[in-house]
Amino acid sequence: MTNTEISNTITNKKTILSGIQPSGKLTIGHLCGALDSWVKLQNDYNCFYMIADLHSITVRQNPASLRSQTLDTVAIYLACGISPENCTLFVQSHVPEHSQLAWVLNCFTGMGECSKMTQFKDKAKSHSDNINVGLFAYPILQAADILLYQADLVPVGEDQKQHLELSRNLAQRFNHYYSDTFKLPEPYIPKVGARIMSLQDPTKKMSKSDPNEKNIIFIEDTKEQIINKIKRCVTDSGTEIKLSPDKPGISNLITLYNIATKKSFDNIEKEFYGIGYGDFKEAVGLAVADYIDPIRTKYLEYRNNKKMLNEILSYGAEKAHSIAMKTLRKVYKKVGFYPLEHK
Ligand code: AQP
Repeated sequence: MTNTEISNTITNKKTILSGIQPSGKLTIGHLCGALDSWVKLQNDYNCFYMIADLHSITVRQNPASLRSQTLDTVAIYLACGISPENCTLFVQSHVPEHSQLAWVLNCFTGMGECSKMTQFKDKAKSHSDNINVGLFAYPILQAADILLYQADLVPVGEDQKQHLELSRNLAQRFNHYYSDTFKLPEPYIPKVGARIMSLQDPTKKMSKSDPNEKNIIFIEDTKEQIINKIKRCVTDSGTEIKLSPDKPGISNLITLYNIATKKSFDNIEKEFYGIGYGDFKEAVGLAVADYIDPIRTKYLEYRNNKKMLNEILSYGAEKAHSIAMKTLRKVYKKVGFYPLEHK
């Protein structure tokens, strides 16, 4: 496919960019907190969905695991319904413009702007043995990701709002210093964005890099593993099946049941009125296992077809590069880099 052909496939729809780091196996949290809404968005928007491997090395990764998790993540995107024909699906490091633009933007960012980022402060605490410059500059790379594709909208949770604000500030600063170059991205707040909590400590988000696997429902877990993990999860004192901020364990189970069955919270509370935690856990375990199982089956099918995954990634990288190179070319010209003349 030539660049012109690729550009022609990209329509006038608004552009959205999002990504997940291949820093572990994806969880049910990624499914309901990101992938489900990505699948819906790909029909109405011009979506760029990346596997954010450059971001993932801000925390030390095992090279073989990172390579394998990158393919796992692609296979999960596909199993959830992300279509390489309807969006641009690519690995961030396959498109060098991300790092190239990030360098230019580094030179437009004040140290103070990065050091006040709450995510940096949190991560610096949880990875105190490796507070590297990449961790510090993470939001600048994120700005490069967004601005390269002239994204109109970026799906953000509460913890990412500050980063999007930095992207907007950098875009405005660059546009003002030179001339209009970048579109100013807006936050896109997904309608239902359930936050799934850890099974053993429901006050913490369920995270793929949590070393305790008992806390996590992975998309690649078998039915039996899911049922067992839910059976052993932490609940609260009391006996009622009711959503409540002071009952994080039971609230997390109700949320999981809601995601798996699509039943409303009211109906769930009615259905389990007077029923004990043990029986409720069993029902949630079965429902979640049934919900994940078909996705897991598709995932395994895609994951076993490495040739197809590689083809999809090479198509995605070409599509992403054809857009990214245009923005980077403009940026290089504006800052005054001398162009390489082709014979
Ligand atoms: N538990 C969750 N509940 C709801 N949404 C979740 N997301 C992740 N976990 C949950 C959503 O997934 C997208 C990005 O994921 P990411 O892996 O790039 O970063 P993260 O949010 O830092 O995810 P983890 O699992 O906690 O990663 P690690 O352990 O590597 O730091 C976001 O849309 C997020 O909301």
